[in-house]
Amino acid sequence: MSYELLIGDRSYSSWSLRGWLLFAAFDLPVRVVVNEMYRDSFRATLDDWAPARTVPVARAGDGALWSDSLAIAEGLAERHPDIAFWPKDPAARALARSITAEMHSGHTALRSACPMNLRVKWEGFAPDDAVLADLARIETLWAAARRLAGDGPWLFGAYTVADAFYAPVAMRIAGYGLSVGAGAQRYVEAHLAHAPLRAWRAEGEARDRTLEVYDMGLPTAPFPMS
Ligand SMILES: N[C@@H](CCC(=O)N[C@@H](CS)C(=O)NCC(=O)O)C(=O)O
Repeated sequence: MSYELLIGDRSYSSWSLRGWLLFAAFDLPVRVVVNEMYRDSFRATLDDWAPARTVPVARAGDGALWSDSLAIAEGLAERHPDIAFWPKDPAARALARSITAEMHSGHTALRSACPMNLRVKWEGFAPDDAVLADLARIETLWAAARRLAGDGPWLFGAYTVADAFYAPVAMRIAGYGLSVGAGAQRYVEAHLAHAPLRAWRAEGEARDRTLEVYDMGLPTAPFPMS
């Protein structure tokens, strides 16, 4: 089966990163099409992928279309039962689905206060109480996953959909210098070392415009992914 994936600007579009990791981290080939955000052409391009309203959007060679990151995950898992998108163990799989769904629908304070930006590290960012509460909740979820994990650095040992969904959270922790415990920090570092994510960031560095809308007005340092 062939696939196409419509994404936004790699340096900034966290949902696009999730969608792309669902292919790249599982060695599933996909033809990527970039739809630059904040351009007049953005909506018109989405019209070609109707009924999509946002990026990412995935389309299979047989015409099936998924216009949401979680739908892409479920669609690919259904079509490729040979690929371990979710943990095999039922209890781990239930938790993986739960924490992925919670990422998809929640952690809104962190998401709105700290837009993903893979180009810079912001210095002196001061998280408010709502962001700290989201971080505490995320650490609770990650620790619960690790208690069910097999071998490997990811939430459930081997890389699963849950890791693709939390990759942009790890990038926010790294990029805003957010303080987390040792276990969570190790998990953030696993993402920083993850070859597909590094390739995504390098492509964004090479191709993307700087989007001023994501400027936090803080001093910057290099993004901590060398
Ligand atoms: N629930 C969607 C969210 C997708 C989303 O909000 N994408 C952003 C880019 S990161 C977007 O397309 N924004 C443009 C807009 O909302 O007009 C998903 O999981 O895919």
